[in-house]
Amino acid sequence: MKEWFSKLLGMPPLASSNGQDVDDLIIYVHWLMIALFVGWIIYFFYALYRFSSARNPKADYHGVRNHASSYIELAVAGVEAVLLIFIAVPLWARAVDKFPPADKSTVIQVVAQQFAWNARYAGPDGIFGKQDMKLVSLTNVFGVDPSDPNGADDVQVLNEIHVPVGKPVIIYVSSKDVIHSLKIIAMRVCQDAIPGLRIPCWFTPTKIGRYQINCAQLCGSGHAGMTGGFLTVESQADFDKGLNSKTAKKIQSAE
Ligand SMILES: [Cu+2]
Repeated sequence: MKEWFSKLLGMPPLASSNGQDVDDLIIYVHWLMIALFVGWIIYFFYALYRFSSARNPKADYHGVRNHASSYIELAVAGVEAVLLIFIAVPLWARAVDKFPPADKSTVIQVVAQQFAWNARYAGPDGIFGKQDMKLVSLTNVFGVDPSDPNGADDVQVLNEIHVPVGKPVIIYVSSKDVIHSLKIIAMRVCQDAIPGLRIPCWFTPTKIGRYQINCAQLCGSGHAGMTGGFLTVESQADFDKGLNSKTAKKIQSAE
């Protein structure tokens, strides 16, 4: 039933475990809206019939005498309260407060810019090299300190973010210039990228594939071009291979 309904709504493909909650909420809200829509339509036609001038040649100065409308309003408010308190708020709490442990996750830094996505990995050692705002430049958007040995194996990529399947991903989102927003629809995540802030968001990819990244804030004339960013979900082996080869290439070119 749920699957059939999400197909009817034209929900985009879902490829993360946390995203099912988001879809459920969207589906419940639509059920409520359908109920309200049908209810209002029925009431509309009832009112046309019941209060037509032919049936009521004389105005009634008293009006409604029962409390049915109050009870219906209370019931609708009750359903809305259930959706908010038991579904929406816990969902949001999990998204912003129940982060997976960093040592069991793929941790990535993302700096958005007009009009692309920079991403940075800690490399095989799992430790990010030091960063400093003062070092940020056109070619060093993360402000990486080249003197820190922990940063030697760090890997920086443009627009092509790879993550292993089945493992939580934590992305620290920031921006180099204006406000952007990292939106990966298949993962059901959306986080504003704000200059000067580094805001974490997380998801757990469940399906291998290549998913488009969108910018969800109108950020300038090339805004639409930010769809050039992609999240590739692959096996752990493929992910390790890709990361190691990028690290090796980086160290080679530095020597
Ligand atoms: Cu943007």
